[in-house]
Amino acid sequence: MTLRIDVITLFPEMFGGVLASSILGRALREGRTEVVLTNLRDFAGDKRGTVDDKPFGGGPGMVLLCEPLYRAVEAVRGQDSRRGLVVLLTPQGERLTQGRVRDLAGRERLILVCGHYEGFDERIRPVADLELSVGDYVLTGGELPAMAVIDAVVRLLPGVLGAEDGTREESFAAGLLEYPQYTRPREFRGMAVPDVLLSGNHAAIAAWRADQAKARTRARRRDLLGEAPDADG
Ligand code: 4GY
Repeated sequence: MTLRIDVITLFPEMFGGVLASSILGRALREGRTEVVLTNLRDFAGDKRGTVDDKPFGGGPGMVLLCEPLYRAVEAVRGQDSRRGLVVLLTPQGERLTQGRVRDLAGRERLILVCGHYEGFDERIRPVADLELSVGDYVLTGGELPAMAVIDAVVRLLPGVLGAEDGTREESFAAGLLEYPQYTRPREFRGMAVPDVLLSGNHAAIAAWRADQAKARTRARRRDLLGEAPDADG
């Protein structure tokens, strides 16, 4: 069965270009997955389409209402017999990792919920099975994070990438950064391609790449090696 991804958002038009382009566009056209966009505005309780209100207790900004969102999740749920994992995109969520992406790619249905404005009513939290964050910074909405989740998940689905790229995923799965890559020309502005890559010695090339991946991970992301991060974080 192919993965169905539902997105509940106030800005479905933001997804158009991303879902139509490149690898994601092809995967969708080939039916390797299905993305269904639902406009939260359609579940407002009034004709004006109200989906937010001022926070109790005062303070700046607007807060997403519970009612429209619960109605939207329930309606979307009812469109398919698969229950689906409801995922709320928020900076307060679990940090998205490749391991979590693999988990999501193995499911039958995801329902991604995008907040917007300054925040959502706390009582929205229980509708979600999982809260995910794409990083420690604040965006204006969950749409870009939802697109990041869709992109990362869809590229892992069977048939979406060529066999070659499957191995690239394994490198990160092994907890290492990618080794450096080069293509033509052999020398560019004084920067030469390492000799070993032109040697035709496949064992030596594999050893060099493994070494580079390890060294680069140690230099840039010691945390991935299970060691203490350096002074920069
Ligand atoms: N970072 N990772 C993120 C985000 C915006 C107010 C709730 C993030 O996932 N989401 O910054 N989201 C906020 C805006 C409502 C979502």
